[in-house]
Amino acid sequence: MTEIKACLFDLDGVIVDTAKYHYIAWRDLAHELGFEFTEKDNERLKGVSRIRSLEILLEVGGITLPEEKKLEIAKIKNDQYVSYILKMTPDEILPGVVRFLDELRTAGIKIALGSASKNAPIILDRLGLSHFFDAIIDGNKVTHAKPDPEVFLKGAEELGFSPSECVVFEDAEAGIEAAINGGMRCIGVGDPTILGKANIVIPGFENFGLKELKELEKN
Ligand code: B16
Ligand code: MG
Repeated sequence: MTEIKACLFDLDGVIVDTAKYHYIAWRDLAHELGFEFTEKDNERLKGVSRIRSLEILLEVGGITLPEEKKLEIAKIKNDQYVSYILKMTPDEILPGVVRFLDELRTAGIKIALGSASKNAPIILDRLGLSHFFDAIIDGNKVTHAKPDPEVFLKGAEELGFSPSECVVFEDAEAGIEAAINGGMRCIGVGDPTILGKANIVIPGFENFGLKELKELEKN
């Protein structure tokens, strides 16, 4: 198959676990609104945009709100979330990620971010990872959420490669579908029972490097 020229990474769940901070902020908001929001409920928000996340949360609480009120409380949640991510340090980067990004750079493989998060640039900055990325496509640059392939197609375009030359790393089923819909190979990071549509699924980057990536070229 085609040589791999670029790797596109999702952020939350692949490079860092920001889901725990999203969860605390959404849970506090639910409490303000008078209901419980569990960690299990929070699973439904992974990879989903901020406003869609709020809609799911309100669905859980059985609450309907006018559009402007939704925007107002989404901002309250985001302000709290941002206060947490501003305190993040590079220790929170998931194991093996920096070594793998280094290997890619050395091999001349381009690197892009494809995340639903509008806060992605702040997070990369706090983690000291911005310099690795040749392109950053985040929630501010896309209009269609995953499983629409827009975020990854824009990443490939900005890097100057065709989808068949790219590999996507994703922890959410919608993200795997987005990669497939965009005509890209994809590697699931996490649970194989959820990410079964990916070309391969890995538990994380501890035992994954350039050599294992190159295996995909044989498929
Ligand atoms: P923000 P990813 C996603 O990041 C998160 O998984 C999801 O839970 C969050 O709602 C979304 O970003 C939007 O985040 O409120 O910061 O714009 O997995 O696409 O990197
Ligand atoms: Mg994710």
